[in-house]
Parts: sequence; C-alpha cells; structure tokens
Amino acid sequence: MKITGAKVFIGGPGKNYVTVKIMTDAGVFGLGDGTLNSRETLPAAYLQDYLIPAIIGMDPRNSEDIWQFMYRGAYFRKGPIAMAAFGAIDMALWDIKGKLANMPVYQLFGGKSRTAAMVYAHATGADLDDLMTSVQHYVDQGYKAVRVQCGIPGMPTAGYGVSETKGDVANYITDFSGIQPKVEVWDTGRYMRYMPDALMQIRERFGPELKILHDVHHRLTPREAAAFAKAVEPVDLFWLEGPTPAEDQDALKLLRQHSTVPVAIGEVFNSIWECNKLIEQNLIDFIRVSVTYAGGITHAKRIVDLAGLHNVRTGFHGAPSHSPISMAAQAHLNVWAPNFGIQEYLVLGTPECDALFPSDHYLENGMFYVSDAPGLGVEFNEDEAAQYSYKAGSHPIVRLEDGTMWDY
Ligand code: CS2
Ligand code: MG
Repeated sequence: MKITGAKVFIGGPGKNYVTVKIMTDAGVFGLGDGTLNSRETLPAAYLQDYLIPAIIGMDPRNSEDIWQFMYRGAYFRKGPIAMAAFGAIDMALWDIKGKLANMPVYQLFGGKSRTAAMVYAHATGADLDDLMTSVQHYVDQGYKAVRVQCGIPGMPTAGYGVSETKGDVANYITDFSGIQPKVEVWDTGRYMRYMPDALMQIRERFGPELKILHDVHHRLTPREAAAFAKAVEPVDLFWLEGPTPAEDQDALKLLRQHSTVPVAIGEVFNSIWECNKLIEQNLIDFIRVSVTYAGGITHAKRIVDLAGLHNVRTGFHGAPSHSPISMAAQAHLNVWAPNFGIQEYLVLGTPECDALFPSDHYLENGMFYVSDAPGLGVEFNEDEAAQYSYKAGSHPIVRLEDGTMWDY
C-alpha cells in the first residue's frame, strides 16, 4: 500500500485551519490538522515543500516509521512549526489506519476507559459581575467545569482571556483586522491583589461541586506564582494553569514547596523533552499539550504514557484555533487514556463549522462523546472548503506599563 499524494487547505469560518488530506492507492484517505494559531502558513509550507513530496510512495500503515523519518530525518528537531506539520501527517495516518481496520481510532489504543470525556468551557467577563453571568451560562448548559478569567479593576487593558466588550465570549484572541498586533498592558500587582478574592467569590456563589479552573498565562515569576498559589488555595481550584513562564522546567519548584494547588501547564510545549522533568519530578498535575503541535497522536501518546507513570493526568489544549479534526484525535485519546483528566473544548459547533467538518462526535451536559465511525470520525467537505482561504491576522502582545515586553 502506498501514499499517492496529499493536499493542504488553509481556511475556515473565521479561522485559518490547516487541514491535510493524505490519499492512498487503496482508495482510503486520511485527514489531519496542522493549525498553529497566528502562524498558520508556516506548517502549511513545511508540509507542502518538504514532507508531502518525501512521503509519497511510503506505506501509510507504517505511521511510526514515518514519524521517525519526519523527526529524526529533519536533523534540526522539534519546534512548533515542524511538530504541527508532523502532527497533521500523523493524525491523517491514524485516520487511515482506523479506516483500514474498520474501527474508531480509540480501539487501536486499547478501547474505551470511560463513556465520555469531561470538558471545560471558558467563562469570561469584563468585570466580576459579567464573569458570574458567563459562569452561570455554562452551568445552565450542564458543564461541570469552567475556566474563569475576568477584567482587573485599574488594569490598563482587559487582561488575559477577557473580552473588552461585556458579554462577548467568542473571539478575544486572534484579530483579523491586520498583521500588527494589538498591545495589552499588564500589571502583576493589581492582578495578584484582586484575583484571589474574585476566585473565592465565584466559589462561594457556585458552591463546592463546580470545577473551577484559572489560567495565569505564564505571567508570574516563580516567587509571585508561589505566593499566588498560596493565596488561592482556599478556593479549591481544579487547576491553576501556566503560573510561570513555560520554558523553565525548574520554575515550578518554589510553587510546589509552598502550595498544594493543582498545576497544569504545557499548551506551548511541542515535545516530551519540554515536560519530561516536570512530569518525572511531580512538578505538575496536568499536562496541557495538544496533538496538533506536539507531533500528532504518536508523540502525544508517548507524553500521556510518561505522565501516567507519574500520576500526572491529561488536560489537552483545545483553544478555538484547534480544528474539529484535532479535537477528534484528542477525543479518541481522552476516551482511552487511563490517566485522562479533562479536555478544554471551545470548537463552537457553528453550522458553518459543522458543514465543513461533518461528524457524529457530540457534546452533551459538558461531556464529549466520541464517534464510533472508523478512523477519526470526521469528514471534510471540500466544496464547502472552496469558499475559504487564508486571512492574515495577529495575536495580541503584552507589555508592562513602562513598555517592557512581557509574556502574552
Ligand atoms: C489559552 C489559549 O486555551 C488556553 O488555555 O491559553 O487560548 C491561548 O491563549 C491561545 O491558544 C493562544 O493562541
Ligand atoms: Mg492556557
């Protein structure tokens, strides 16, 4: 059996999804996602210029060897662009494998460990009142877990994960009005003084059962993160995400010495080499990688297995930039992984998105149910795709009040 060709599409309803379709001489094809938010043309070029020409003629069933070929064969390894491109090919090969076996992909991992995967949604508010309304909206829909972010009084701009406009939960990250990034201004002191009490008010309003998550987005130093974690301990968070800059695997040691707050990190990691110490030294409780920019199912599954050995659970990234294909690949891992934790799920099921990517996967009462169709269980309607193309956009940046660049 041979790979005969592959195509790359960029676009989608309000999105720049990078979708790969791999064709074979057996008539079976596979779909993968290589979307790297606000840098989408780069994995697409890696795919078109280097990977696709090289894999034509290979046996698509040898997905492990093809992964090693892409990774080891590149000589210069890792990085989000390359790993997103590998991820797209790898997902498509697992899709093909499942279709050949006439089984949903989760069966190839070892079957179901649970009936469905708990997901969390993003509640956001320009202020705390607005945030409470947003949390209530998700609770009313049956969500068991909600991430909460709100505007900080006196902060020069809205702050991470917060819309400037009251009640707008949909699009606060990618800005398609141009390539020049919008600048947000950050003030650590105001955040640290305000947020612990705001989180406590949410806990008091919604009671002990709601799983409350909060994302710091890598903005605190190790000492500040330790102090913040101590301050939010009484809130009983499900997790505190990305308290420190992600590159430094030792940065969480201080926090661990001072607090028992569950820590999640990893949406910006693209390989096991960025989180192996964190996992092995028990510096985290949840690993946040995604199958898209952590090299696909083959590599993400290695991370999940390492995490499982050290009692670290999964919490795959599922920001709005992920396409339904990567969410499906993660859904198959979620339903199988013995150490599943939670899934971030924000691929809002708009009619346009469903028309482009028809599938039987579904969300009900805050739980994601995986499709039993062979492969990943997502179709790609190329007639629909014809109306979309790449739109240049930008990702905001963060500066301090004196102009210093900071972590977004
Ligand atoms: C966020 C992301 O989902 C999350 O937890 O941290 O929304 C992140 O801001 C975006 O993926 C950045 O592109
Ligand atoms: Mg995050």
